[in-house]
Amino acid sequence: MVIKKDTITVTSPLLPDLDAFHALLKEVWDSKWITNNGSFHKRLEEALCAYLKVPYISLFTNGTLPLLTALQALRITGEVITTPYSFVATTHAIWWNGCKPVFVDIDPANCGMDPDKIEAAITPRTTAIMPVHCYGKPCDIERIQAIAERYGLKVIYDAAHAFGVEVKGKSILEAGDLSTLSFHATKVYNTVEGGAMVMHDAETKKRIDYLKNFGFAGETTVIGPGINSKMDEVRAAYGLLNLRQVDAAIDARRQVAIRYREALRDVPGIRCLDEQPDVRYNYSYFPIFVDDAEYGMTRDALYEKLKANNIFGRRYFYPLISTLNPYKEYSSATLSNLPIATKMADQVLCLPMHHELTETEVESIINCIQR
Ligand code: T4K
Repeated sequence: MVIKKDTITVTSPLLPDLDAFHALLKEVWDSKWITNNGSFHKRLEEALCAYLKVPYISLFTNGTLPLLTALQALRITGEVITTPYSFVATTHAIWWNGCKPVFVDIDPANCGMDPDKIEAAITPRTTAIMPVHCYGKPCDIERIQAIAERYGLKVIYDAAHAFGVEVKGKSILEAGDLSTLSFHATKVYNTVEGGAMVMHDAETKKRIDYLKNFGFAGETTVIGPGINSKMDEVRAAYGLLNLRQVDAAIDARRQVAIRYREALRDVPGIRCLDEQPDVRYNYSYFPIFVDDAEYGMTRDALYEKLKANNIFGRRYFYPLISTLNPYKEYSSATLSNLPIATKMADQVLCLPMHHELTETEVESIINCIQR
């Protein structure tokens, strides 16, 4: 895939300086240790713990495998309550663990799971809740935790979008039993492909580190049916460099978000998500919601119009996961169970949002929406 000149894409990867990367690659080459918990892997885990303000982290090869591994590690069985308004990986991870996803509706304020809808979805087979901090907007972690404790359920947060997000100065990644991150090229912070799991204690980290390395706990001991999802030294070195520039990238995104918000505030039929004062956001996505009657144009017509002007937004997350072939027959997948998620999926358009957008590009996007 080649991106044509003058095209404005929904995102653009944060890339480390090539000379600095070469210098680190030289170290990797000299060491002849290129994967399996090498020195860059260790350094990146330490650096990420410090940056993200979390006690323990385990690197993965993408953001899907920590979801799969989290469910395995907590021995989740039966039914898992989740959101249909996410990337397919969230629900696929539940299915790959032989569990049944049970969809609940979302809160229109943050596009995360609506805590008011969780209890009605709990059955004797429910063992876990898997919410998503969609677009990096924090879920209502306190209410979700209270419900989990009342019913003895585990909570695994898909925090793929929530790199660096904090509430009242505390990392959102500390919520629940485990949280997972994606470091995919399209994310605020990337290691090309990559991901991580955040946990509360050293014992759990040890177990997860075994599980991501086939279950090996030494040369001849296997503690369980693990998988291979280790991050290699090349991507860990790349990740160390990107960590140095991620704050600047988040700040550049923040400026774009401020401008979008200010320019679109008075456009009838266009809604943005509100921000809370005590949250440090990462501006990973900028979704707008198009009310066609008020705006005078459907979301899809606006999406096509932007495309005709070389502006490539994306309809994350349309269609809803619950409408996709593998899941559409579930009793929780009905439109009547998911009215808010359905409406938001039908109205959403994520505008281009990345650290390299120029003022001219941002103004051309705004002009196209304002008409
Ligand atoms: N949970 C959630 C909530 C997630 O959103 C995701 C992933 C996961 C779990 C799983 O994490 P990973 O296993 O992926 O680490 C993208 C990403 O592939 C995916 O990581 C992401 N969520 C999802 C929301 O979006 P696509 O199919 O939209 O990406 P693609 O290839 O169409 O790229 C979008 C645009 O980004 C391109 O038009 C241009 C730009 N781009 C992309 C790439 C890959 C670049 O400029 N350079 C690039 O190298 O899925």
